[in-house]
Amino acid sequence: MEKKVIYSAVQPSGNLTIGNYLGAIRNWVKMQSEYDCFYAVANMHAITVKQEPAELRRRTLELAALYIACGIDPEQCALYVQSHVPQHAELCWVLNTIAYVGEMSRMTQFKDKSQKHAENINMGLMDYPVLMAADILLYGAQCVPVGADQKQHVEIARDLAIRFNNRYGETFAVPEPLILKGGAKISSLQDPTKKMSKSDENPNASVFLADDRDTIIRKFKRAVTDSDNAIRASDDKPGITNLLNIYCAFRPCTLEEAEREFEGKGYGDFKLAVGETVADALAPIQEAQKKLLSDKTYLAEILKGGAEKAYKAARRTLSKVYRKIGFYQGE
Ligand code: ATP
Ligand code: LTN
Repeated sequence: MEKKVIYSAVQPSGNLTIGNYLGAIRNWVKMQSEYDCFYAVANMHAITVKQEPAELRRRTLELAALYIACGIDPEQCALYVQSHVPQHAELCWVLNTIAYVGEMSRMTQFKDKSQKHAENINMGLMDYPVLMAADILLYGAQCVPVGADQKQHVEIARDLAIRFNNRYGETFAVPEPLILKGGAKISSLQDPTKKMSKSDENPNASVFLADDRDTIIRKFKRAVTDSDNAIRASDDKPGITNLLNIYCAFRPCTLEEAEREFEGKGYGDFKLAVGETVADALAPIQEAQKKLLSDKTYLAEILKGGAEKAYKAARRTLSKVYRKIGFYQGE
């Protein structure tokens, strides 16, 4: 039986947080042996907000190294840079003609980013979900492992697949988001009602995968919590609940086990334990990433191989799409 196809990506738009790790990359690792996986560095998405070119180039390689350091096996998966496969932009153009301006302007992320970057509300920012749909549909992915904030975008990819199939005949697989419990929505340490984000301007709000041990412990020590002192997960304790989620995801253990472990203990002890647990879990990833980045030739080879694998699959789909829509492709 053919393996199911999985597609996901992260933008090289900043330093990755533990939210990106728990919500996305960690789950990718778990799926790689069972599925046919395509994992990309979404540099085309990243330029929808202003990027410093030299930094974008550096971060692209750092992110690829991080995927491998987190456990992605480039032999098993196609690990590649989005812009190395031109079919992403080509399919995006076709999908643009069946995507409506109204539905794109209603996307939560578009509204948030338009507010945050009011001086640069460019066409690409609005087109972001269509390019994401092109990513997913090019490979016939049935399943897209992402954090909860990306659910709306995967739903747009579904809608566009169905719309295209209805208009031109069965062409695309209809993808489903895969949002695993536990790490799907890690909150900011400074405002637990907001998601932790790599572009938050308050550096204490996010724990970065590249943070050193002391920084990690300090950030957890300063995390905003409530005034009572019970360590249990509940809706009226978003700060503690978030810390418990992080603790359980890295330890790993269940919420009940963690609540039992810290029964009768104070917030100080608990926050220190969370910080130490996270720092312990990140240390080997940091070490592995550093080692990988010291051999740029090896990384370039991996990315070239990944792009070749992806290109083959993408070319097949695009040719089918061009046939369906009536683009002349020669005799
Ligand atoms: P930015 O702040 O630049 O918009 P981001 O931190 O939201 O970036 P993305 O590149 O948009 O990161 O997301 C990469 C992946 O990480 C997506 O699957 C997304 O759902 C997931 N993700 C991002 N933030 C979180 C979070 N706080 N909790 C869980 N998953 C997250
Ligand atoms: N927009 C995504 C990154 C991304 C993606 C994708 C995720 C680009 N293309 C395709 C899943 C499938 C984000 O997480 N911000």
